[in-house]
Amino acid sequence: MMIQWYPGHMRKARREIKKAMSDMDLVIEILDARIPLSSENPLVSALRGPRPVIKVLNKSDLADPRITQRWLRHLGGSPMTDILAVNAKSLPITRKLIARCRGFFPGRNEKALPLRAMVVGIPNCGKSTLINTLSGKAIAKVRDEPAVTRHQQQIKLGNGILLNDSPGILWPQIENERNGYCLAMTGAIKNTAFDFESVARFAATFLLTHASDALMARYRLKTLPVDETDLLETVGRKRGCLGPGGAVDLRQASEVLLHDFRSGALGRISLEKPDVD
Ligand SMILES: Nc1nc2c(ncn2[C@@H]2O[C@H](COP(=O)(O)OP(=O)(O)O)[C@@H](O)[C@H]2O)c(=O)[nH]1
Ligand SMILES: [Mg+2]
Repeated sequence: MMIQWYPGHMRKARREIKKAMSDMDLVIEILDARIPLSSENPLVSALRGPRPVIKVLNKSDLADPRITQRWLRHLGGSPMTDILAVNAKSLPITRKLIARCRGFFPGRNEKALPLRAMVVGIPNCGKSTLINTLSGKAIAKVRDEPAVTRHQQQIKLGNGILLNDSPGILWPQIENERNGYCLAMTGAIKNTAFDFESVARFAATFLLTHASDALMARYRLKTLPVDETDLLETVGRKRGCLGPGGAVDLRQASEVLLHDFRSGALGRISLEKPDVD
């Protein structure tokens, strides 16, 4: 099943980002540390043009720290690209980002000429959270749901930095089936825009292979379920997700599993690793 989600407001947001980009000095591109490949929007490099970019691996508190370190080494940096892993809710960590922004413009008089950065990324990756942490106020609307920010908003940090919050955008066609599943599993795609049970099956298969200890601990299992259906049924029975006649309601069981992954209740799990370091 191919997962696609490109509603009209994203098309509009893309046009607005393009328009506002002409006033920007640099781009802060937020990726999801659990899926650095799937969360990289191919439209961003065209939108940013020649401006420097800081690629931020956000939600690193939910990703496997060893794999995040491998990503940092793998992606590296170049004269126009910097890379940093953060947790958007932590002020000391996000402050490093501002220092990195300044690193691209040494000697600039920011009082006279503030640094202007556009924060871009896929839906729900933490753009508004990052801006709120840095500003110390709940200026930008945050919710654990994609497509909460519908319009651009400029936030003055008061130290010569201006940040533009932007609506999350995906792209018209997600070519690779696995990328679509990863985006849905991590919460970048609206839950009603895909078949929930299929994504939970994808999640179950991944977790059985790569996070079996976490599954055994979380659901107090004595033996590992044999396949994804067995895992969903086991989780459903353990959590009382029962339908008429006592059969497991797989939709409810799917919600439990995806919620436990997304919230970090299953531990720090990365879905993508670099091929080579
Ligand atoms: N664990 C964790 N959650 C985060 C982080 N950044 C954002 N979130 C959560 O992710 C959800 C989406 O955040 P939001 O800032 O609205 O994302 P946006 O759509 O990119 O603006 C919210 O529930 C945030 O609390 C992070 O670094 N770690
Ligand atoms: Mg937002």
